Amino acid sequence: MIQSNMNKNNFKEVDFDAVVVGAGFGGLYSVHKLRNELGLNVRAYDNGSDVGGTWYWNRYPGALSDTESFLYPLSFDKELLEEGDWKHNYLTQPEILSYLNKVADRFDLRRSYQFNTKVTSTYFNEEHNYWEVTTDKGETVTAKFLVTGLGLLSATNVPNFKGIETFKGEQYHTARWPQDVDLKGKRVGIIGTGSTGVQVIIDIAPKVEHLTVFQRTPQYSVPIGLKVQSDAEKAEIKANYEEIWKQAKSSAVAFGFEESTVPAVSVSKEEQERVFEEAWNIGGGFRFMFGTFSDIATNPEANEAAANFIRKKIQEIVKDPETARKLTPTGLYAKRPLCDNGYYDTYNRDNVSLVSVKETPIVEVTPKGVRTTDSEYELDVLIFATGFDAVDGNYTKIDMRGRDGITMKEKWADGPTGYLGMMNTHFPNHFMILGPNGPFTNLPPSIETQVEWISDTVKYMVENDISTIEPKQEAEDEWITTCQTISDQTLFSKGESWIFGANIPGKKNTVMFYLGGLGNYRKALEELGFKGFIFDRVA
Ligand code: N01
Repeated sequence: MIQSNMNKNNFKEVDFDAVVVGAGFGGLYSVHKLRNELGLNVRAYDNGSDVGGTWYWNRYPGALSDTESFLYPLSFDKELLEEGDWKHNYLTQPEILSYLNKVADRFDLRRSYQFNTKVTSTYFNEEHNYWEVTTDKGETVTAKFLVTGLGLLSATNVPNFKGIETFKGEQYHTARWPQDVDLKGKRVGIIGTGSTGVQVIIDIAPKVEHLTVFQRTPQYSVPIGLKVQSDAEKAEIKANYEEIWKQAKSSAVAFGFEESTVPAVSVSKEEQERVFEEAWNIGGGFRFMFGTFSDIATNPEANEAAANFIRKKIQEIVKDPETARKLTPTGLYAKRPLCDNGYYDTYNRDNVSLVSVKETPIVEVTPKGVRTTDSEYELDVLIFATGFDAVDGNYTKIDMRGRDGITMKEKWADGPTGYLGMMNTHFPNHFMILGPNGPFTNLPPSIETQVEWISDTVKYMVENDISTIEPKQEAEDEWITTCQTISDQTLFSKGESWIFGANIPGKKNTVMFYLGGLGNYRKALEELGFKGFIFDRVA
């Protein structure tokens, strides 16, 4: 517990030392660190009716994490890790939600939360150096520190199809899935074949009368390798947990495997095939992209070798040649890599059909279903697996105003930015978890890294009577340049996806991640220390 001087200096009385927004991995851990460890007075908000964040909202059928179960909890509490149990090598949404509930119970976090509450504005009061946080319940509270864990993939994207409001059946976005949807015996249409769409398609195909998949861009996907994990395997993992977490936190993508250092272009075609086949049989999207060879995400020739391997698999798996043709991607393999538990196989079912909306675009949603340029598809249910306005989408929904009345929207007019993925000039004492320009990894270890940095920083400020912290403009600019330089060396910047904001019409395509890996990110935090910040001392 630290001694807090915050109310007696140039802070006018504040209602809370810190306000935390969000009850996902990041928000929950922040409340624990700030309240339970630093002894601060914390108020937290979430729009959901309980904890869970991403895993509260994404209740769609088939929802599963594509990180292996052993690397999807937080690692800070050794006992909690030791108690962890799971059935398969990947966790389903209900299992992750149940884990986050356990975290909330164990650390008594719910009592700091006000649920069913949206934060509508956050204003920085320059005279008194505190944040004024207003909610949709009409309440305004003041706090010295503002920590936002709003979720990377949280603001839903529903395309503005003509006639969408005229549809007489049921329609759902996957990230707003109600509890009691019964798809049995129904004619279902789904738009979108990203990670979400792929999981929904596999799960519901055997349950529905007919499933029509409206695909815009075909996907490269590899098997996930789902299997029951034996007690012996779990015991071995737990016996080596310290080493496992150390490895993950010093690796690039933190998925728990050794990333390859061998370029695909340095080996023969036969060796490439052997390595790809082995990874295909083990399973895992990140393992396939980063565990096979070191240059798939950077060298077009290596990328084409991996892409071609997957294309051949699609041709082998999918029996109908026309469906196989439509499903086969032609471009770069350079989005967040997908993995699945039988995606391409699903198209061999008689009750599943594929519509390429690149070839026959959707013209409108009608009262009966979806009309493309060549047909009308009658549906009882229409599912939007159309993704998210990622990274900054939830930030720009809140009226955020920093120093000099600058709004976050103005600050991010040329694309969202964040110094070290956590702070912005003009927004003192506002810490973002998974803000723009943070690491692109399996998320819990990155979230943990950032929350620990934030709480260490807060502790330092309180102990040293520092009233505000804010990045220097030149430090922020330099960090963005670093992110851009790294991104330019990858093929990801050329593959159109949410990673660069390319999925939202009109959104500026810009670098939104630090693609240098978690290990290097952690090193950067350590080496940079507080060099890039301006501190204001309490008078
Ligand atoms: O969203 P997406 P997601 N007309 O943006 C299509 C995480 N996640 O929710 O590719 C027709 O990837 C769009 O088509 P196109 C993970 O980080 C993880 O699936 O843009 N189609 C695409 O097919 C993931 O990367 C897990 O041409 C339209 C789909 O909708 C991230 O969430 C599970 C359209 C959107 O795909 C996002 O995944 C789930 C339009 N107007 C999610 N607009 C796991 O851990 C969009 N689309 C496994």
